[in-house]
Amino acid sequence: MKEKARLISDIILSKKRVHIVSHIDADGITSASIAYRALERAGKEQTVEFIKQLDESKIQDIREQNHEMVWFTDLGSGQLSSLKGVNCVITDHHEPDGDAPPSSGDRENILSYCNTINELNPHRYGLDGAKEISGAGTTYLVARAMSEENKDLSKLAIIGAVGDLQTSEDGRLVGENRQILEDSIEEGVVEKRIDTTLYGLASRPIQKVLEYASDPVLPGLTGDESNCVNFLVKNDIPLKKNDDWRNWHDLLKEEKRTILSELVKRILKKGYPSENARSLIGEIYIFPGEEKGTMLYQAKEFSTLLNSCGRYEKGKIGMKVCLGDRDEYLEKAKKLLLGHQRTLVDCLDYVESIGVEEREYFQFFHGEDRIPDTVIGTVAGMVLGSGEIDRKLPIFAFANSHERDGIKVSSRGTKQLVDKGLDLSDVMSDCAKELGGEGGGHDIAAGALIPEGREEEFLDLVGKKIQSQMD
Ligand SMILES: [Mn+2]
Repeated sequence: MKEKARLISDIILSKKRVHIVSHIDADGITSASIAYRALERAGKEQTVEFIKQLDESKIQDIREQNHEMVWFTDLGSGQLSSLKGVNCVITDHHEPDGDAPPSSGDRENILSYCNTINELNPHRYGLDGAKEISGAGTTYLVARAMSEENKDLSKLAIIGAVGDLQTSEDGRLVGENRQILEDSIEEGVVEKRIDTTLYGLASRPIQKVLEYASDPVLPGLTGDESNCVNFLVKNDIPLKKNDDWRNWHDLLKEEKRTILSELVKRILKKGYPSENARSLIGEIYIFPGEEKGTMLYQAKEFSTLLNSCGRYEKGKIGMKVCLGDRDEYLEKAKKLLLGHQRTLVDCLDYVESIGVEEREYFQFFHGEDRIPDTVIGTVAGMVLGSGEIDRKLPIFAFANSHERDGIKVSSRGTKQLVDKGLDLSDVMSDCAKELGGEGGGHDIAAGALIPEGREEEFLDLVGKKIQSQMD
C-alpha cells in the first residue's frame, strides 16, 4: 500500500488544481480534510464537494466539469468501471465493484491493474476494509507520502476510523489503523488509554453518561436519570465540583474503578451476557491538544459531531472544524448535533411504538415517512444495540426516500454474526440488484436503495441469501 500511496502522491503533486469529492459522513469529512490540508501545504489549488452517493448521474456531472484532476476519498472503488476515462485518483476502503478484477489471486496482475486506475484500497491487498483502515486512513497514507509534514493529519485518520466503527470489541484500532495510531502518538496529537467505552465522557456529566448508555445497556440505569444519580451517591461519588457537573475525565482513578466494578456486578446479576460487562472497558483515544470537557477531546465524540454535520448535508461545516475552527463553525456543528439527537429520540420512540418484526433469518421494521432516510442506519444500529431485541438476528430497516425516489434500506449485524458467515454487503448488493436497485457497504453494516412497494420481495431474497451464508 505504501508503494501505491507514493505513486498516487506523485500524480497529485504533478497537478496544479485538484477537485476533492468525498462521502458525507465522519470518515468522508475527515478524508476530505486530510486531502484539503495536504494539497494546501503542497501549494495546490483545491475545491471540495461532499456527496451521499456516487451514482451514474453524479459521475456524468463530474465528467462534464472537466477537472484537471479529481481525488475521490472514502468512495469511488464501488464505481470503478464507470469512472474509466475520468482523470482521477481514489483513496477508498469500500468493496470494489464486481466488474473490477478480484482482490485475491495473482499479485502482479492486481498491482498492474491498480496502477492503471490509481486507486488505493485495502481490499486489493487482502486487508479488511471494514476493520483495518478507513477512507481517512487510505487518504492519510497518500498525504503522508506527499510530505512528512502531514504526519499530524493522522489524528483525523483516527477520527475517521472511529467514526466508521472500525474499532474491535475492546475499543482498539487494529491492522493498518494501528500503524496510523502510532504515527499520531509519536506526533503527540493522540493519546491512547484504557478506560470505559461508554459514550460522552468528555462532554456529559457522569450521571448523563450512565443514563444515555446504550452499548452496553446498563440495567436499571439506562434511561432513568434519578436511578443514575442515586447510584453515584450511594457509591460516594460527588456529582459536582464547586458549581460544575463533573465529567468522567474529572474522576479520580479509584472513583472510576468503583463505578466500573459496580456496573459489571449489576450487568452480570441481571443475567446479561458477560461480553456486555467486558465491553464496558476498552481502549479510548483522546486529543491532548483539544480542550478537556469538550466534544473534541475524544475521538468517539468528535466523530459523532462530524456525522451529524454529514446527516444535515453540512459536510463543509464539519471540515472547517477538522481544519481547526473552534469558533463559528464549531458552534454550527454543535447545533446540528443537538437537532440530530432530538431526531433520534423521536425515531426510537416511533420504532418502539410499531415494534420490530422477527423472521427466521432476520428482523426488520419500516420507518415509512416517520424516520428520515438519512438517519435510518443509525436508528437500526441503536435498536440492535438497545438490549431490547434479539442480537442473534441481523436487523433491516426501511425508510421512504423522497429525494432518491425509492425505499432506503439499512442493515446492521454483530461481530458474532459476521464470524458465522454473515456478509451484509453481499446481501444488500445482490438482493437490491435483483429488484433493479443498488446496494453495498461492509459485512457488518450495509445499505441499499430499492424500488417502492418491493419491500416484501426484498425481504424474501434477503432471507434466502442469509440462509445460504450462514449454513
Ligand atoms: Mn468510510
